Formats: sequence, C-alpha cells, structure tokens
Amino acid sequence: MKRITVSIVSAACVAAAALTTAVAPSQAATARAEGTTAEAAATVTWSARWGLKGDIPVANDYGGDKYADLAVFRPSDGYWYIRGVGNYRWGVKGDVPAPRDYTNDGRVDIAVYRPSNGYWYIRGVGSYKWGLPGDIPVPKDYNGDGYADIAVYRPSNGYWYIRGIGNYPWGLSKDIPVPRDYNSDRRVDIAVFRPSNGGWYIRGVGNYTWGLSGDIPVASDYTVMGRADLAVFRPSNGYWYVRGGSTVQWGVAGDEPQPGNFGGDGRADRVVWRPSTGVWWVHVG
Ligand SMILES: [Ca+2]
Ligand SMILES: [Ca+2]
Ligand SMILES: [Ca+2]
Ligand SMILES: [Ca+2]
Repeated sequence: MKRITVSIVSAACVAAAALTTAVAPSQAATARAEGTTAEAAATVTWSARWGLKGDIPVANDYGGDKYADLAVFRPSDGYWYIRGVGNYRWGVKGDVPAPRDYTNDGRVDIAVYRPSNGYWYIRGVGSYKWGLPGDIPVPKDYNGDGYADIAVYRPSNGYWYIRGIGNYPWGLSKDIPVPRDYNSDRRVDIAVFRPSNGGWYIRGVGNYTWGLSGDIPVASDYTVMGRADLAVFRPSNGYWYVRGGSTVQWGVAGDEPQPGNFGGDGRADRVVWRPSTGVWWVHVG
C-alpha cells in the first residue's frame, strides 16, 4: 500500500504488472478489464488519486455499468466529482451526501440531505422535506420495489422514519445505522451496529456480535451470497473482518472505508479512501 502499483494474481496464472508512475485513469481501466477476465480467485489491486483533503468519498455506480465509480463530494465548492462520469454542482457545505438509485434505472442518483432544514435534494428527481437536524440519512430500498426510499435515523429517540413505509423504533443514541439486506429477500433490513459491545441488531433477522469498539462497520456482500455479510474495518490494524469471509489487511488508521462493487461481478470489494492524499486503494477479489 506504500507504492502505487497494479498487480494481478490468480491461482492458475501469475501475471503482475507494476506501474511505478502515477496511475492514470486509462491504466486503472486496463487493470480492471484484465481482472475480470482472470480466474475467479483473482485478486486485483490498484490505486488512483481522486479527491482532495476535506472531500467526502461517495463511490457508487453513477454511470450504470455495474462498476462503482470513484467519486467525491467537495463541501467547499458543492461539486460532485465522479470519475469517468462528470462533475456536477449539487449541494452546499454542511450537506450530507445521500446518493442512491431513487429512480430504479440502475444508476445511482446524486442527492444530499440538508440537516439545517431537513430537506432532501435529489438531482433530476425533486426535493422533499423529511427529517430534522441531527438525523442521519439512511436511504435504501426497504420494500424491495427497486426504488431507494427516503429515510432517516434519529439518534435522539432511536426511531427510523421511512417515507411512505413507516416509523420503527430500533436503536440507541450512539448506535451506527447499518441498513442492508441481510437475509436475501431483496428488502433492506433496519439494523444498527453498537460500538460499545460490537453488537449487530438486525430487525426481523437477529442479533450478532462482530467487531469491537472503534471498528467501522462495513457490511456488504463480500461472499456473493446475495446478502450483506457482517463486516468491520479496524483502523488500529487496517484489517477487514468479514463474518464467513476472508480477513484481509487493507488500509490504515484514518482511511475511510468505501466497500463497493469495483470488479463488476456483484462482489463487494475492500476499498479505502485516504483523506490525507486523496488516493483510493482498491482491492478487488
Ligand atoms: Ca460505473
Ligand atoms: Ca437512478
Ligand atoms: Ca423502495
Ligand atoms: Ca432483507
């Protein structure tokens, strides 16, 4: 993780290409293409600088090609910089990015939640009043219709307010909301991670212990089972612990984990964005 390199490793063939110069977008794209044609067990790692200190990482598939796109929201100028897709002015300083596919077209839509007035501004869709200062936006598809639902988690009372669906008490003030589909029914489940005891409380699914205080929850589908795996990134040692999956060291303290589908295969990949340098470190496999 110290050098900027691209390496491709698989069980059947070992082919490594190290790029000692800065990774250009075209080179990263090449590595990605090679990775997808290699063995299933292939691991591809690459890195690219995209973003500046102070930015908020918002990697998602904005273009709709199934690959997550490197992206940052820059509070200082209100722009979204999405690599390979474009730059868009949307939001102001203090806004919380809330990108999701609100239109069910396979493309994640640019959106922000504004804590100061409780409004959601969804680019190309509209604006909606839903929330109060202090709320945490948790847009996900809770009813499985393909459209992300506007929703907030309110730490002050532990309630989830899901627009058009309902209100649910689930959580405590210091919990971190981690809504995902944990049981493969295509509906996102209300869930919280409790840092104080490493507990995961998943509504309608169960309670589990996975992680320690100080861990950052990074639940996603790393094992391609069609549901999110419990997972944490531990800043103190840079390890990703995936329940039922492999343990991988990827990242350092201060990195912001951004798991996503960077390999285009439906598998979540371990990815971190380093605010100090603006470099994304991508571990596909
Ligand atoms: Ca994409
Ligand atoms: Ca969309
Ligand atoms: Ca929905
Ligand atoms: Ca579910």
